[in-house]
Amino acid sequence: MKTVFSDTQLAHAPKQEISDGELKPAVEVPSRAEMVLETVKSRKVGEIVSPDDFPIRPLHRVHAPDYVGFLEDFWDKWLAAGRSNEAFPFVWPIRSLRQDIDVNHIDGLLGRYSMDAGTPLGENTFKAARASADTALTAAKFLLDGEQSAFALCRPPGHHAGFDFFGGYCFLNNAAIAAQYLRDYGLHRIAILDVDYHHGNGTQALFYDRPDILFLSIHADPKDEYPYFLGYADETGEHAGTGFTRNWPLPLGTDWDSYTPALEEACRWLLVYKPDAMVVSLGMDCYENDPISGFRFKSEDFSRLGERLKKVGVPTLFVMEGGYAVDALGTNCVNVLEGFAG
Ligand code: OKP
Ligand code: ZN
Repeated sequence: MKTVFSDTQLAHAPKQEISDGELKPAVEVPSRAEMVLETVKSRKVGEIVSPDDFPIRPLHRVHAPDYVGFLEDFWDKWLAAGRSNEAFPFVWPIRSLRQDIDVNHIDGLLGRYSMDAGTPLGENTFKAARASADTALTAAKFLLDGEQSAFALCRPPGHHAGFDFFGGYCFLNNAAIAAQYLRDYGLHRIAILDVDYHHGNGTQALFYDRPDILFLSIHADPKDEYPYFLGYADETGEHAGTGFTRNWPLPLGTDWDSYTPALEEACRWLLVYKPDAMVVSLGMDCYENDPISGFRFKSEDFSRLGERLKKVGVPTLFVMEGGYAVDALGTNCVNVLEGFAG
């Protein structure tokens, strides 16, 4: 299986994040990608290639052009406002506030285009996020060229980012951009299976009214876990997309045995849907020692996950999402890929 990765993705290097009422060391750090890359090399997963530079268009197929423009221009405006540290939003146009104002102030824009205060924006964030999206697009192209699988070593991750907002360490929705690209270049039915520990709210919302992109997600119950406000079992799609979203929220403490029934159900949906390709939003944060998560996967369970996904029997694009136990991240990720490759 080919891996796509670019050093440019390392340029987004957040120092701190706001969580638990503190400024803490950031967990979505460049060493995550370096660790996975090293393990892909040492365990000989396959060739490692650099992404192509794609035009802006595939990004605009998923995200609002004004939002992409905001990300692109952000750092210059931030500097012009006299700031130099990485940025955090802190005010949002919530219920009862106006949604329809084009504000000037950078703090207003930060709130307008974000969902949380836990996602620092820095000098190189857009550059790295774009390289991450190009990585997913390049891997998607391998599928179009007839490969049975490909691994997009994406970082920063993408599945929390929506049409016009960033959050949850995500800026551009790599999996969604890849799925839309596969649709635009000839495939008719795409399934996205999101196995990150956190619900992929951005991806779900982007395709909520569409039958041509099935969204399935298994994750920690949002009543008890980020992102809190989406990812419940009664969210099943709307309009033409009714029935084409499925969520399996699971309790904190879920281990492989208690995860399996949800995974089997998701695989049955895949069997019925018969996608032309599957995009797996691959988080490794279900791991027992993940520092911010509450499931109990062992490293071997990631091999089982890969083996099970292989049995689905469709061309599969793996797009990396979360996973913050850096020491085990390479092992857990390559376990999935090797389990899949057999
Ligand atoms: C991104 B991905 C912990 C705060 C965690 C955001 C989590 C984002 C996860 N105290 N906040 O889905 O792995
Ligand atoms: Zn996650």
